[in-house]
Amino acid sequence: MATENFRLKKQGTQYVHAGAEPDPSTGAIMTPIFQTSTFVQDAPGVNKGFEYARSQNPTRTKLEEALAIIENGNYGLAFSSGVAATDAVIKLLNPGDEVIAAADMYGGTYRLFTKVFERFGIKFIYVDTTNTAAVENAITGKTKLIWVETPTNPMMNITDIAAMAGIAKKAKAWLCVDNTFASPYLQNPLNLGADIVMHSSTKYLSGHSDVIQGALVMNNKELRDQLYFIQKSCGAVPGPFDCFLVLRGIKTLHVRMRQHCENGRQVAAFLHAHPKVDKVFWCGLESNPGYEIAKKQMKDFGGMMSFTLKDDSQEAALKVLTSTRVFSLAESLGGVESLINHPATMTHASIPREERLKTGLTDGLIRLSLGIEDPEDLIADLNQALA
Ligand code: P1T
Repeated sequence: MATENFRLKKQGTQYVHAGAEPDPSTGAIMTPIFQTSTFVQDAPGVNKGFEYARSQNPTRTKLEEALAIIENGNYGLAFSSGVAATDAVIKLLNPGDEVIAAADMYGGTYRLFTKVFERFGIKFIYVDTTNTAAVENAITGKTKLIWVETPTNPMMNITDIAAMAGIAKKAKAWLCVDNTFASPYLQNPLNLGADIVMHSSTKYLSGHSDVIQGALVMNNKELRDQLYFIQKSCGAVPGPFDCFLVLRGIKTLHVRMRQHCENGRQVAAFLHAHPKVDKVFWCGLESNPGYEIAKKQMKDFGGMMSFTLKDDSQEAALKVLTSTRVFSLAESLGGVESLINHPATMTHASIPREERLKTGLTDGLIRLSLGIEDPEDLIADLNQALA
């Protein structure tokens, strides 16, 4: 009940206290790690709310409460990875159902859709979701889900969530928003009419590059029950220690996000002015086509960005990618440390070249996940790598 009251508070207070009541048996201020697979019952079916840890675990329950609070939803569900959370959403569907999704999204999501679920008779229609009319035109009587990532990975395209919610409602389809790049600090899709919010908790929610995990948050009880049934039946649940780590990460989300955003601002300005840089993809630049919508639906613009060099070749990009000293060359994002990545050969290698070129994901594109280091050091590092 104490957790419930924190819904009324501001974000920072919510993040520190969500899902964190003192343990009733000991007073421990931090949620204990219930490292157990089963729970002793008084008689068959007579228990303390926990039976078997695939179905429920107290550490996971606290995290799921916290996830609901920080996304301003009624229910949260935690999964063993971001793709496991996405997998659960697609398992709501039946053969013959259609999904509208953008081709510009995390390569692993594209791979799951095209290489796994198409085999089960689910049809994915890829459209530019920044174009509301194109989405409307792609709706058919079989459309059951609109899948949106905003900002997108890695092109930082912005989709109007409220407009998508309107289209989904009219079509009697669900709208699911992958909110990984924004984090709940910057954007709350349920407030804008989405039915489900998905997160790779691996990223900003945990914030320290030390856990793989995913999340879904929703308002509708029936939808929650269907997704809980899938979570329990398919079994892609996170372990209690990983739940503890994400709960801990959430406590500092607001503080970290402020620095990620400030670093985003400073690094984008630096890259924008650099003579060797051609395009900078960051939704906080007024030149970004999604800027106005980002301003409307996000609190700030975040610490993810991509850029191309005037020499947009893979060779030129590789020189930069292997010359940084503060930025580490690695997949993933959203941690306290800055990362540099080559989407074409790393995170988005599973998207066919001709498909990714259509979205602007060239062989020379470089993606940055700005950590929370001092911006002067990040800029100096990029400056020497570009030289
Ligand atoms: O890695 P996992 O926790 O399973 O999350 C998948 C995922 C889903 N959605 C978005 C927007 C993502 O960026 C990711 C994972 N992305 C990377 C690993 C990456 O470097 O882009």
